[in-house]
Amino acid sequence: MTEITVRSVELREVGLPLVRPFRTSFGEETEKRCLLLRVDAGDVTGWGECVADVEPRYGEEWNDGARVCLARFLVPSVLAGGPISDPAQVTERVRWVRGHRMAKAALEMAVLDAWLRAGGASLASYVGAVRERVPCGVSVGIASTVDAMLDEIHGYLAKGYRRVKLKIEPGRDVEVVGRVRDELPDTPLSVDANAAYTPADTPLFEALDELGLVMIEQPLGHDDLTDHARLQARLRTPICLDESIRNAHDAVAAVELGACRVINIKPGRVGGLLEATRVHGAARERGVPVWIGGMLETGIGRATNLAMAALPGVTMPGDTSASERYFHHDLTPPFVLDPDGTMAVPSGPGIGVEPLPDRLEASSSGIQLVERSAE
Ligand code: OSB
Ligand code: MG
Repeated sequence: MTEITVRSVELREVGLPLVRPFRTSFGEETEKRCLLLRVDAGDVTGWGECVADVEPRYGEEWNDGARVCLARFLVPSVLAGGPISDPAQVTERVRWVRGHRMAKAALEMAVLDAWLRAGGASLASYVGAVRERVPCGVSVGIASTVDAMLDEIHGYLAKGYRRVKLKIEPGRDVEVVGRVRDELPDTPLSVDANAAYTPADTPLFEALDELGLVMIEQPLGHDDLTDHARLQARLRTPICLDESIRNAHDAVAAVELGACRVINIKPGRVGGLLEATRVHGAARERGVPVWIGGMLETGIGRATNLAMAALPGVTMPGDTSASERYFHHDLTPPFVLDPDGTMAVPSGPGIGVEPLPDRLEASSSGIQLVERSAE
C-alpha cells in the first residue's frame, strides 16, 4: 500500500499570454492566469492546477479567493490529517469547507499526483482509462467578424480537430452560427452560451435547433436545471450542461429532470478527479454521453483532462486541444494534436508531466509556502 506524508504545499500564480484573445459571453481574456500547486511529500512531488480565473465570471471562485481558501483552510486540513494512504482522504479532510470546489480540486490533484508517483502508477490507469489516444475538439472564441471566425475555424479543421464549438452571446448567435453552418455543412458543430440567455430567448434556440448542431452548451442560468428542462423539451438538439453541474448529485438531478442530454465534465468544476469519475459513472449508468471540457489549462491541467477523456463512456471529443491552440510556450512540454485529430494520453507516473523549470520560473509570481503549523 502506497503511503505519503505531505510536508508542505507551495502556491504560486502563473501567467501565460494566450496566442489570441479568448472571448466568451462573460468576458475576454488575453492571458491565462491561474494558481499552480506543488505538493512536497519527501521523495515525491505532485502538481495541481486550479481552474479559477482572475475574476469570478465563469464560476464563483477566483484566484485570490482560492489562494486564501487553500492557504488558510484546505492545505492546513490536509497537512493536519497525517499520512495519506488513499487519495479519498483528501476529500474527507476538506469536506467541512463548503463549496470552493476549484480550490479543492487543485489540491486533490496535486496530492493524487504525488501519491501516484510514489506508487509508480499513471493517473490514466488509476481513473480507469481504456484508450491511449483521445479525439479532440476545439472551442472558438467570439470574434469581431464572422470572416475572422471562419478563418480561425478553417485553421483548426486543417489541423484535424473533430468538433468545433462556437462561443455565442446575445447579438452574436443565430446569424453567425448559420453562416458557419452554410460554409461547413458537414462539420460537427456545437455552441456554448455560458449562461447568457433566459427562457424568453426560446425562439432563438428554436432557430438554432434547425442548424444540425451536436449540442447547445449551457444556454440558460449558471445554476439552473428547471428552465433547461423546459427548453430541452422543445428542442431536438441535445442540451449539454457545464456550469450547472457541480457534482454527481447535480448530474443525476439534471438527467432525471430532462435538463440535459449531454454532460461536459470538468474535474476542476466538480471539486476534483474523484467526483469527476462519479459524474462520469452516474452519466454512464443512465446512458448519457459525456465529454471532457477545458478551462484553457496549462499542460498540468491538460494532462489531467486527457486522462479523464480516456475513460469508457466519454464518447464525444473534448475541449482538450493542443498546447499551441492556447500558448506560444506551455508550462510543460507541448501537447500535440495528431493530424487524425487525436492526442496522446500521458502514461508516465502521476499526471505524467511536470513544468519545465525555465518556463515555470519565467511565468511565476507570488510564491507562498504553506507548512504544517507547530502544535
Ligand atoms: O465554458 O467551456 C467553457 C474556457 C474557459 C471557461 C469556460 C469554458 C471555456 C472553453 C474553452 O470553452 C475550453 C478549452 O479549450 O480549454
Ligand atoms: Mg462551457
